[in-house]
Amino acid sequence: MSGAAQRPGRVVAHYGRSALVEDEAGALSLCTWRRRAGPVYCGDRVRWRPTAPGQGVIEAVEPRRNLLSRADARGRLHPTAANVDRVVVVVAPRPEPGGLTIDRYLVAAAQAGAEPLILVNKWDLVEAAGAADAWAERLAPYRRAGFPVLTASAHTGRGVDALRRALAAGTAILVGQSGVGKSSLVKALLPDLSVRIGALSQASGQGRHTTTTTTLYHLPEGGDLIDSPGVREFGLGPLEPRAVQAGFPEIRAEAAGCRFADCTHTVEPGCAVRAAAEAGRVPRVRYEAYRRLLAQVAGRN
Ligand SMILES: Nc1nc2c(ncn2[C@@H]2O[C@H](COP(=O)(O)OP(=O)(O)OP(=O)(O)O)[C@@H](O)[C@H]2O)c(=O)[nH]1
Ligand SMILES: [Mg+2]
Ligand SMILES: [Zn+2]
Repeated sequence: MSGAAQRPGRVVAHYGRSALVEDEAGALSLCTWRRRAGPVYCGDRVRWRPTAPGQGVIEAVEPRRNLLSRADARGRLHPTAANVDRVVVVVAPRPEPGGLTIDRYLVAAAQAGAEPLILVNKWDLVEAAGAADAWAERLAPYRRAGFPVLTASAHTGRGVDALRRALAAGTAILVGQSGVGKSSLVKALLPDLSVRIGALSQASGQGRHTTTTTTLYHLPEGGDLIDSPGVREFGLGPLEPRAVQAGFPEIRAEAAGCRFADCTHTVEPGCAVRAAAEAGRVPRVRYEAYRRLLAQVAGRN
């Protein structure tokens, strides 16, 4: 196949030293990449050249719209996926989300310039525990701030149609703690998931396909969906206060009244955000989340 023409494709799965590239006809090839082209991430749009049937080499990565990354406990960044339009923050009653989990992901989505969506999965368990009111209360500040919130159950199918509609255009990624049900939601959305997984496994030569690999799926009614391996605790990298504020639209809305243009809304005199939090116009939980996140990422700058 030497002399085969360079062609466009998209990285749909990443295995460390190789990646599966899908061409415009939907065919999969297991590719390595030229040193000058790398690194390569799931969701990347690339130019590649076939080298043998089902194999190829990535020669260039197209400029990325964004790169969604997480930081580990030491603050090192680990990119997860590229070119995402929407970040679906999946939480569930089990495992119970940490106090700042949702807020952190919303900051990361804002950083990437992606549309956020909060999804509470395992709603069947919420209802069985009689916890619907408690969850509604917990979600109210996010709804009030304008974030879309959906409730779903991958097991009963509740909310799956609404999720499918929300994902019908562009590329979305499911993020969230391990065990919240991201892969189960993919299964609920994709009737022929096993066919796709079979094709991926065969093309990659990997016997099984677990969520140790970030993988892009095509939804039958439109939209692409990336399933990523969950992490125990999602971390933000070093961020300026302004970048943290980007995940708090209700705080940004009050900031126009602050005395100082670069107010961090913590200790400054004449801070309109602090006043709004005291008056209850900015929910106290969100203001506290903002201050705690600010303190956490400040230690990394
Ligand atoms: N009761 C209930 N259980 C669910 C639901 N969705 C998923 N589960 C269960 O939750 C467990 C974890 O589901 P997964 O889909 O593997 O979770 P995940 O988020 O993909 O986990 P990682 O791949 O480790 O990040 C499984 O035992 C699922 O059967 C749901 O809607 N209701
Ligand atoms: Mg999974
Ligand atoms: Zn302020």
